[in-house]
Amino acid sequence: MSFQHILFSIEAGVATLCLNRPEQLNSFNTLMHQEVREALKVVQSDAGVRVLLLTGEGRGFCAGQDLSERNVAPGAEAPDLGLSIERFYNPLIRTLRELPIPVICAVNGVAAGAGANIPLACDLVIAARSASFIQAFCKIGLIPDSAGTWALPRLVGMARAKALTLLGERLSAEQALEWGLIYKVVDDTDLRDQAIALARQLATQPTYGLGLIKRSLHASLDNSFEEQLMLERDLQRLAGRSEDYREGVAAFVEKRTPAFKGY
Ligand code: LHQ
Repeated sequence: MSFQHILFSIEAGVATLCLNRPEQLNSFNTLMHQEVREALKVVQSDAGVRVLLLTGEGRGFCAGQDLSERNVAPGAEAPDLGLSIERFYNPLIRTLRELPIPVICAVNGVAAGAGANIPLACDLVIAARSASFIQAFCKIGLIPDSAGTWALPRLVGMARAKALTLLGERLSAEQALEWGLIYKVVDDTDLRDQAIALARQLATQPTYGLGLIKRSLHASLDNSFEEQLMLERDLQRLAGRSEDYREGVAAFVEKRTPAFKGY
């Protein structure tokens, strides 16, 4: 598959999707949205893919929507931005969140607008020390999208979510870590290697079980305590029927390293 605005490869169970419009800080134009969608379809349909790694090329991770595509000419009719959200951003966020495999986001530089919220739909966010997060929407009269208004209060609390989204100030990677927005900060020069190492290691783990862990944690945000206990029972039932459960226990008992297949 060849793409113009993304780099996409699959190796050792890891699909790597790299946003590749570095001159525009990897902001999303229509073609990039379409290409990301195509790549994610491959990830969804290829059973050999056990981890997705999302990152960006150049000094930015993603500056959100390409605003040159959204400039409204004087006197022109008001645009329906809801259509763009419905067509591209919401499906992207749903897909990242619902993929039944771990999704790692390596934030290599500035992440602004939708680009600051896409990482929050991923499972493990590692940022380069020089990276930053900007809820830039308020600067152009918009509201945070890509599920930012859902994720931010849950991750950092309402007070910080309001400050981030109403002020649109730059949040450093270190501060994002301290606030619980992301998992880890590493030196810029180590980001790519560490993200790939983590992805490769995760790709050898019981993928089906990891997908169920994701599902149960997501559900916990809306479930009551009792509902969650019942969900744990149901998902543990599914996990216990997997090949990898058999292998994990057998390897433990036989004191050897397990060879997980991912199902
Ligand atoms: C850009 C962009 C960009 C185009 C940098 N577009 N070129 C959903 C649905 C429908 C409509 C609207 O939006 C959405 C969701 C959203 O994402 S809304 C929010 C959109 N994003 C922003 O408002 C962020 C805009 N960018 C910035 O504020 C700055 O570029 C940041 C703070 C990210 C980085 O600042 P600097 O490091 O100073 O870089 P720069 O501003 O010089 O940008 C470098 C180049 O990238 C520059 O092009 P040039 O030709 O002058 O070198 C920028 O024009 C271009 N670029 N973001 N979103």
